Amino acid sequence: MTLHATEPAAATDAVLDREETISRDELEALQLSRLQHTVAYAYDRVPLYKRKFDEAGVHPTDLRELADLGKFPFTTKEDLRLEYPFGMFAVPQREVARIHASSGTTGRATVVGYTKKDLADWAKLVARSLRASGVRPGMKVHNAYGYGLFTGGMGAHAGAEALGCTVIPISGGQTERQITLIQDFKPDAILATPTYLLTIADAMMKQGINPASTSLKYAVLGAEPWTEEMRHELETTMNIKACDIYGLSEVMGPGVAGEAVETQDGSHIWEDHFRPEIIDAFDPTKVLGDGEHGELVFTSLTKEALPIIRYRTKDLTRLLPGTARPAHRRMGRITGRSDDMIILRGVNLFPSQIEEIALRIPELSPHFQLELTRPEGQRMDQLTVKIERRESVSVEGVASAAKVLQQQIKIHVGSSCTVNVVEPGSLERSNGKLRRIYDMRPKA
Ligand code: DLL
Repeated sequence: MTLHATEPAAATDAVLDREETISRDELEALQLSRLQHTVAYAYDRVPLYKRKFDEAGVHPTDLRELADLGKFPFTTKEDLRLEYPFGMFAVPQREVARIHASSGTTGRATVVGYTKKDLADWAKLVARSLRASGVRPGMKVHNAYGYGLFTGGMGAHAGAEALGCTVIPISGGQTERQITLIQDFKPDAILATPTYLLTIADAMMKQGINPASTSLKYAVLGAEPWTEEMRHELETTMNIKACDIYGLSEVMGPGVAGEAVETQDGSHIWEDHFRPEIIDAFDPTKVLGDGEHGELVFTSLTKEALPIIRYRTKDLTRLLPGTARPAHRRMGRITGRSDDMIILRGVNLFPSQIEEIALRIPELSPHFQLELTRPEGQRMDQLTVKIERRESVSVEGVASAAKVLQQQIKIHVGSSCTVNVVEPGSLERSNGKLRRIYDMRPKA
């Protein structure tokens, strides 16, 4: 029966949360009272915070105004690892309603927990983010974020449900099946990593399906860095509006910040629940002003199971004034993570810079990877950009494109590199978070 399958989604106008519309002054007053509560709560309930505050010579009563937050010590992934698995939980285990964890590929997994109220707040903030990005109650939402310990799948799922959507919990992978379900169920919105959406679009084209012809109108993309050029690529090939969603498990999961579809100018940080700061990544004692580039730091304001004080995200960005939600500051695009930065002969380089440059060259596709090598007997590192040509471009047509890419990287990034244009479909496709860097240098 297809009776209701193509029924248009309800055109309900967005009703905003009260906190989305309050003034900056009101928001900062709310932040201060929540912050005072959170630091005292963390100090009283989590031994690590008590120890760190005592060592730094600060007490929760020292927090009299928002700027006082800078006196408190940072929390890092290392702290969570040392307290593995539950040492940073501020509530007894029976009050923990759910646990998520990072994959732990770079060390011990980091474990995070949520009370029932934390889960409700999380769902509310994901719902708020999705609504900002154009999703409305009654819409069908195809959720291709991975389900499981990763916060993406279940976090996005609960938010879409809380908004009043019909959720299709497909998870990541099984791309052929995703395409069948997109065609049969006719979802209005898709939630995925940007590179996985690219994989889906690419696979559609291979099957002779025009990705611009599906029912999809909105995409809410995050969990990895992406560029304006990638937005343009996805919006034009799929005929959709693509917005950003940001978050990290240690702070909550997806929905720490979300982008408004009417402005598409960066994600608004939901500052009624998180207090952001930007610090100098190399000299963390320096808290930087709005507009200045540095490392993003978050303090949770309402979390019960895992309050987090000044968590160093390693994400590099800057804070910008609110637009569509004036009281809530936006974050600029994340250029990369400080631990994902390639230092090539003294020059700093991020994969997103290569994405930006490559996508401006019409012959080249968005499918690329970066290989770092140190050839035998040489002391200099080598960067090779492997990038697929567009299907429509002949092999002969790509030689000059390779040269342009090489020159543009030299001009804009300052690095010399080799560019290898490879056949369409020859590089690994994303299933979620895509690995762009292959470091084959001998370990020191
Ligand atoms: O990736 C949470 C998430 C799921 C966000 C789905 C958005 C959508 P983690 O696995 O803990 O959590 O990874 C967090 O991913 O510190 C950033 O480096 C990166 N990241 C997340 N969102 C974005 C984004 C989830 N919109 C880490 N742009 C973060 C750039 C992002 N990077």
